[in-house]
Amino acid sequence: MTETIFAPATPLVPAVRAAIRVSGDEAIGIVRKLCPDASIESKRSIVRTRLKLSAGACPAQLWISPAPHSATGEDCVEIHLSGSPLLVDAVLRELCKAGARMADPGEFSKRAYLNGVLDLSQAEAVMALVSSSGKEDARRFSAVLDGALSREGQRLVSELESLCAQFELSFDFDEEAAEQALLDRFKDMARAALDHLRRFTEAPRHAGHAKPSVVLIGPANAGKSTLFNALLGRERAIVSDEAGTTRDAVLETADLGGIAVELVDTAGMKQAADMIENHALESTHEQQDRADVVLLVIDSKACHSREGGNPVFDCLHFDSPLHRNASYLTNDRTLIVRTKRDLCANSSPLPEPFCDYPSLSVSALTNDGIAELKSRITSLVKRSLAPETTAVSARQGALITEAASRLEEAVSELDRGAPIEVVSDLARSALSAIREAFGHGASADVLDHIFAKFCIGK
Ligand SMILES: Nc1nc2c(ncn2[C@@H]2O[C@H](COP(=O)(O)OP(=O)(O)OP(=O)(O)O)[C@@H](O)[C@H]2O)c(=O)[nH]1
Ligand SMILES: [Mg+2]
Repeated sequence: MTETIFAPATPLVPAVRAAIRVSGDEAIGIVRKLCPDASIESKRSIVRTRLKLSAGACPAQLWISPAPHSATGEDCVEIHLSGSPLLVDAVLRELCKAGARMADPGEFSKRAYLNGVLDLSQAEAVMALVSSSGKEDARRFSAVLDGALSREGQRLVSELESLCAQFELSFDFDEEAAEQALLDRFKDMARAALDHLRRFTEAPRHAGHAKPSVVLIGPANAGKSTLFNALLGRERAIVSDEAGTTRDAVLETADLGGIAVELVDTAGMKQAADMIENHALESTHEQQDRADVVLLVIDSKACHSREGGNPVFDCLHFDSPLHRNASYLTNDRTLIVRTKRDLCANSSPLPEPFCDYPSLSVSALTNDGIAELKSRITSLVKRSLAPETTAVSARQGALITEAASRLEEAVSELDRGAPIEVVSDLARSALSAIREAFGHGASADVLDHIFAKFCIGK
């Protein structure tokens, strides 16, 4: 018999409504003790009742979902009542007296997993969804929760199972020609499975950091900080007409078209005159190396002057010492933003190769072009987002990578003429890593580790 657990399903703050979840073999019986006058049957229903609490009675609705068709796969009751934290606390105490206990973090989701209602990808998507910070993340994790990743995972498991089955067959073959045909078939299947595996780990460019990062770089005084503030919608970075105002990079979360991005303002690029300016340039280089989208900000007015030492043109040369590494300046993730359009209506052409880069001119002072800039950044950011079939957690990603390595080894051992048993063992290791990634046969320790990260009530 499973213990009956309960937890608030809504935050403990004053609100119109609150909900408490109760789950376990005795869930319906225990809730019945709180409202002895109500007729509560063990069938899917919504019952209006009054809960008898030591402080008095309170109206409530009971949403009853018997096993197995409930969120946890067990008998479940959701108690909906007025959203007073004191009232919720009083009901939790009564539930405790009636024989249930407070749920551990993630215990509802763990039970849902153990009862086959959710698989591990979906359970991990629940957690990712709760902590997601943008609409785009929320859309992706909802799709995972809806089974998009699980279905792909299941296809992969079947692919690898039939791959391994090829070997079991080959052990029974005497004829060399038939065995060779099987091995060739194995190689084709392994390559297809590898392509499939790589799609799961196709890391979004921003794999190292939670949000895609949009970094503003460019010569000192170009108007980066002013533009940063305009994109953010508030005065966060210091602005002045003195070149070299920004020293440390300034990082803030901005919402661009429903996507939460990390917006980064950097120190202007100029020949460093002292140690502090050297550090500032180093920090700019670090930020641009990890950028998903680079906004190369240049002053429209300064574009006209092509005299030697013009920092704008220095920044527009790949081999300029101002760029430690120009490889981040590819035209699929760099947008050239000419600022101060209000001061300079006509912009002169940019030198090679930047004349072919996407560009637009804006004025952060009058807000001209800012809306278009936001939508151009959003399109660039979308290209760096993970598809729905990308691994949902670091745990799952590591196991998929492990499976891909084992399978690659299997193919190269096969090419080297290794004994068939060696190749078979490697294919089996790939299969077991993939099964674990998608939650088949995960050990109790692994499950405890995963679900302990959830909040109480999930
Ligand atoms: N007229 C006009 N002035 C602007 C515009 N954008 C920035 N400025 C002015 O340009 C000067 C430099 O702006 P900042 O935003 O501090 O430039 P920055 O690129 O961050 O400079 P550093 O931090 O020194 O690299 C300030 O005096 C701003 O008011 C604009 O669109 N129009
Ligand atoms: Mg600045």
